[in-house]
Amino acid sequence: MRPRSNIGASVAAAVLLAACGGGGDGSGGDADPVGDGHTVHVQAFDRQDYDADGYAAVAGEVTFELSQVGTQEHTLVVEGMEDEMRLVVEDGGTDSGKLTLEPGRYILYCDIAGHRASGMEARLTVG
Ligand SMILES: [Cu+2]
Repeated sequence: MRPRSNIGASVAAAVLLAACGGGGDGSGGDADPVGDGHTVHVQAFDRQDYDADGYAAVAGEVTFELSQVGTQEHTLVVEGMEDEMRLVVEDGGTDSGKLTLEPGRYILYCDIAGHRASGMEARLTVG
């Protein structure tokens, strides 16, 4: 019995696997894009970390969704594109925005003082 309709759970599992495998030296090249590839979901934790070390998307218009797990204010920006999108969450909220990205590797981070150094930095691979 293999429920083929359970695609959502499979994608979630793939995301978790990708997140767990993020400690290497850029060896995640075969990771499937998160979700449908057009939306990058990021969770921000009070321990000053995101839910994954690496995310993936497909080139083109990418929607970023930042959600807060906890109470600390956090942001999400793409290095070099800080002026184009800056998501901010506080009080358990969410924020979203869009960027048009070409294939390549990007860095996501939280621009609140000290947070990036504490670990709020992640890779984004756009293929
Ligand atoms: Cu932060």
